[in-house]
Amino acid sequence: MTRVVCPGSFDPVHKGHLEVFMRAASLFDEVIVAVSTNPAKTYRFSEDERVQMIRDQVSSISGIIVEPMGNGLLADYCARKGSRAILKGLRNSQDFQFETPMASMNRHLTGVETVFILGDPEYQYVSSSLIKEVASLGGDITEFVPKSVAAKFAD
Ligand code: COD
Repeated sequence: MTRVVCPGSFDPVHKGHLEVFMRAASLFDEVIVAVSTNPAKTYRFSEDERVQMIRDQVSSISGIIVEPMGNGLLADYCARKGSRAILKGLRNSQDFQFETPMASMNRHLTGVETVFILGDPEYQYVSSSLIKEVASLGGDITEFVPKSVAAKFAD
């Protein structure tokens, strides 16, 4: 079985992320969406909320599992899960520059490979941080996130 880990904080998950998960599910037997929480950071949504928001979107797709990543290194998490690959979506050259040292470090740590997939150009400018900023200033985010995620901003 080929298994891949899609890590991220997903605060919140958006359509760019979801599009990557769908394509991952067509390439690998099992996709583990690993929701990361860095204790040094603050999040708009709790870990449980971030996990649930993704589960709500992918529940009908077989082969996608969503769970918290827990503490520690991503490379060690992948080893525990028996995954030899991490999959990351790339929007632009800045993403590539940001991701390549992590990919090399992760490979150095445990041998886990990182596979990059180009995000859909439709969502190239979409990020969780911009979505939060637009929402906090009263803008409409319904184009970028599923309806149930947009509704969470009103809670
Ligand atoms: N289209 C396609 N892909 C996208 C889009 C989009 N519009 N937006 C984001 N993505 C991709 C990102 O490039 C990223 O690969 C993924 O989706 C998740 O996005 P975010 O914003 O939720 O992710 P981050 O940056 O908050 O998450 C970072 C990680 C949790 C992956 C990283 O910090 C990590 O690996 N942490 C684990 C700790 C660790 O092992 N550290 C050592 C690393 S060497």
